[in-house]
Amino acid sequence: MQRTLKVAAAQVGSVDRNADKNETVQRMVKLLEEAISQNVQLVVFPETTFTTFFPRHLFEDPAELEKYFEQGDDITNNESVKPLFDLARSKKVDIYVGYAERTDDGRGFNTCIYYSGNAGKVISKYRKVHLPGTKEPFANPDAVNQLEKRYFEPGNLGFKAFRAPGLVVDAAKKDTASTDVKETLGKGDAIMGMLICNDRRWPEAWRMYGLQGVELIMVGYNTPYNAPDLFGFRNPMTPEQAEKEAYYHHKLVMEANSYMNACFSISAARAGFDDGKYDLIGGSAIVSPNGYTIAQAKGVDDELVVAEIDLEDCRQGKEKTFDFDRHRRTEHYGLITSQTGVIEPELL
Ligand code: CDT
Repeated sequence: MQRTLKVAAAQVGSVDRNADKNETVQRMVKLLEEAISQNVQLVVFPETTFTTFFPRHLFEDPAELEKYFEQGDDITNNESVKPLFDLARSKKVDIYVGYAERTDDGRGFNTCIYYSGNAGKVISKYRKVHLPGTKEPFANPDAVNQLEKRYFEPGNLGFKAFRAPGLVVDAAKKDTASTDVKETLGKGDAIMGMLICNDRRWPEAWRMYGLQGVELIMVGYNTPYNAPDLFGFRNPMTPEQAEKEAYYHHKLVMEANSYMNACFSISAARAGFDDGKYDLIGGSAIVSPNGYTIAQAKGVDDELVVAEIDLEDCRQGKEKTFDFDRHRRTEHYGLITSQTGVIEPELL
């Protein structure tokens, strides 16, 4: 049996600080149209796609900051971004898209939503849990900041896997009410999970989805590389070395965590040089449950990365090497949830 799905990462190149949001959305619409013309069923867009990656800047004027947020609990009818969701609904294509969320009660989150073109509505929302960077700008006036802890609260929705209606071709198999993985594996609509950027570096986040039988994890990201104040380094690196390392770590975490949770993953970059100088890696990719990158972006501009995947490929890992039910030993994992930071053993 096959459970095939045609999916894409829609990489979005540079978006400047003063970019017109309508124009950025038109670039996204163009990528979505290209995906539709190739019969893609699911398109993953990056983190905070509608604007520049604004947490690199310190905003003293709250009104200026607010321009980078989408207002309200459901953004799909907000004027500038509506064309994207209208197209997805009319062509019955699903999308993941990240944005800065200002809730109805004024809270800020780094959020992504899963909009089901088939259902014609948002069916899942995720708010970034692992916020990187600092609340206050770095002392070094030349540093590139990452003020996510200033502008956002840590996500409060947890890691909730979900099924996307109508995504998997073999819908006839959706004939079980069981939640036992042995009964449901390989049946029904795809089991999906969402993460945002820095979350992809944290195995706990992936495992939360792995434990819900996830078959496909989507990640949007903005990853700078020439940012020593952010990453730190023991030995100074050239920008070229820093770039290489940022790509390496991105690929490493996507491949390793996909393998260890026996799931596909799709990652989509906001890439390029915002304002001609703030670097962000590309590397948008689709990874198999065996940990192989099967499709990858070539550059740092707007680019669609497409692959046909078969969710049946998750079965081998889920039934053998990573059959959690048989092989996990939770009695030894207590520290993972009881302790946050490191406590070293005593010196002998
Ligand atoms: N946007 C985002 O989360 N970026 C971070 C930068 C590095 S934080 C050490 C990332 O994980 O790519």
